[in-house]
Amino acid sequence: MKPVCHFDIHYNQFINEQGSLTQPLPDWATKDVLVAAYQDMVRTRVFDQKAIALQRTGQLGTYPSTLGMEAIGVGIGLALDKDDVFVPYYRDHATLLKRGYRMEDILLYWGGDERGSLAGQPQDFPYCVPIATQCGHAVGAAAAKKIRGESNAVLVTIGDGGTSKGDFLESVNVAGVWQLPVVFVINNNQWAISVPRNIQTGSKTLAQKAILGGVPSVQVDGNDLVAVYEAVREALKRAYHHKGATVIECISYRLSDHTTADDATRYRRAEEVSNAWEKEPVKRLQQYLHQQGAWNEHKEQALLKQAQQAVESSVKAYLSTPPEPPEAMFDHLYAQMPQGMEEQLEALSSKVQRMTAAGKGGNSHG
Ligand SMILES: Cc1ncc(C[n+]2csc(CCOP(=O)(O)OP(=O)(O)O)c2C)c(N)n1
Ligand SMILES: [Mg+2]
Repeated sequence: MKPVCHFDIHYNQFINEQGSLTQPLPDWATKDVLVAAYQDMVRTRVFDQKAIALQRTGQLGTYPSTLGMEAIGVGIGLALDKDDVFVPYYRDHATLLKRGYRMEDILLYWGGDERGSLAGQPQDFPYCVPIATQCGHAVGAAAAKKIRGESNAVLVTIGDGGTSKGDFLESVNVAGVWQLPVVFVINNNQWAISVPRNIQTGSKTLAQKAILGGVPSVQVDGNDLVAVYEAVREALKRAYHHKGATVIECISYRLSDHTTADDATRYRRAEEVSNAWEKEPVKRLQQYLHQQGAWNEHKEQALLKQAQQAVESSVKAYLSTPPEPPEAMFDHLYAQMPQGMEEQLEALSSKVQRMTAAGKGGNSHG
């Protein structure tokens, strides 16, 4: 017997956990760009903490934290072009903030108000909560782009657990055989709720799952903003130049519970989490910028203050947004409402009117 195929998976990192360079930075990674990215990462973290506090005090629904995964979200957000299509999953708050969402939009969404998912770039998709189904939507959108001869791309995100699902594997297959302009970014945060990465799949890397579709792939340090941005940029360029799909596996760690409905202390060791804190993305970029003389404690305090003020004013805007009327649940479902549904809408409207007259209507986000 002789081997008929060879595959290698390459790993990339620029800034290590001590904040030192492991190779020269790409040209785009100027101090200004990195300071701006750092500020976005800090803003995301401050927002995230507040969202958890709002849930704990009964003012927000279940919320999935992005703690420890800020470099992935911001890296993607910086690399994407306005005209690309972003197909997010539920942990992508950082990217959505870069796509034009306001913090109050994100709070509205997780507070159960669908208007929160109507923000951002008009062609982007809303948060996807069903695991991996977003991959099918992404290859559909990418196929449409290819048929129309458009030269921008689609980027879809997915968790490590999601890559075990047929939806992901089938989508990679189609993306490969049809040479679609789509980028799959895997947020490998080591856990799928309580299922650890090592019992999730027999694959040594998640990047190698791309091989099944003949799609090139790379693994990067997902705690290194530069490595994420560089990989996404290169993959998008390939897509723009009609060279097909790419899979990027970003190695990160979910420092938080899975969501606010979870208690991760019940299934993972404190030591594992404290080790992961040593590698987290915000601190390492801060250390690098400090070493370069591009950041200091004074700037840090000013940024934190500004971020907290922005978050507080978004909370005010969220909590004071009047709730939608119940009839709004019929909006955005059909371009033209089917007759049966019009009847349901009329029935609901008269019920709402009766309840309002009897003083029983109304609710609030708080
Ligand atoms: C189709 C489907 N099955 C199950 C679930 C329940 N569920 C929610 S999150 C999750 C784990 C996902 O883990 P991973 O893909 O690693 O993403 P992460 O949450 O770690 O970012 C599961 C099984 C779901 N939302 N959708
Ligand atoms: Mg995961």
